[in-house]
Amino acid sequence: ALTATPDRLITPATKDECPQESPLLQGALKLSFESSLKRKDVESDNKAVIEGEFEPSDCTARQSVAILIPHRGREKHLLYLLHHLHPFLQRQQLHYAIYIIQQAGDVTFNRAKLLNVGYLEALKDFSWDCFIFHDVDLVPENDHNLYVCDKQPKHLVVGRNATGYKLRYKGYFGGVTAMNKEQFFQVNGFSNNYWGWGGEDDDLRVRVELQKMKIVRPPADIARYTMVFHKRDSGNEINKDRMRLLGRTPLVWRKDGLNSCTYKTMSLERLPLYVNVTVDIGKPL
Ligand code: UD2
Ligand code: MN
Repeated sequence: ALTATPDRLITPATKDECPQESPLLQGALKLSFESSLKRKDVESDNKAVIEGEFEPSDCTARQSVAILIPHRGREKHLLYLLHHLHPFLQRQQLHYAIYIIQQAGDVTFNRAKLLNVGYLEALKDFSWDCFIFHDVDLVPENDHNLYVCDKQPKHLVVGRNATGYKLRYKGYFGGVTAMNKEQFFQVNGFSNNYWGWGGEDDDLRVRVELQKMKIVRPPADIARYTMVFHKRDSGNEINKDRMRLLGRTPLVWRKDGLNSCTYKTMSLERLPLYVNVTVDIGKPL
């Protein structure tokens, strides 16, 4: 017979929950940044990823996680990140999807508002448990740095190559952070009003602290990243207003955030390696 399948090969209707610690983890990783890397190579290395989404085949993932990456004009960094992050997340046995939130046009960049858009758009696809807010240029160096959410907001970047792998300052909450759906909703997301470089990560920390939540971090020897070298982008000049804005956060957070995030989706493409959301987020007031 050509089609008879032995019973034991038929996928069971229910899968067990994946183990507390994935048996696939490798620890500290050897990262490579080959300038010859091509998108096609990353696609063929990740055939189990469908439209940016993956689910373990032999167990039920403990969390469903949306990775949100704000982006404009950093194609090479994006490719390096996808090359490392897809296998990294698969080894963690997560159900996940990667969303790239592209700011349309050339007005000043607004990382925080793009991440609000990512949260709102991703929730239209699936009721994700957990959201990872992720710079495009930060590559995790150790796969024990778990991309899951905890009972408290989590900061995943204790250290990175350029700063001697030390926390930059007390309360630092930039680069890569993890908050679950309820935590992020409770703080009303990020502020929409930080245009240009800086302050938006501190603003989120203030929101978290106002809710009496406490930021947690993985151990320093695990929460390590390599930041691909770059200069400040044009269109992302330092935000001179950031200190003033930060002082007002306790007064305005309730009305500046997810509940006031207006934008226009220009396109939503389901590419092999990620969902690409291109969005017009307006301009500074
Ligand atoms: C730091 C923080 C970052 C953010 C920023 C201030 C770390 C490791 N990261 O990053 O989380 O708080 O300061 O805003 O501390 N981007 C583009 N195109 C642009 C500009 C920015 O894609 O033209 C995105 C991209 O994902 C990038 C991120 O925004 O990684 C942050 O910008 P950056 O990398 O230029 O700033 P950096 O490294 O000082
Ligand atoms: Mn950077």
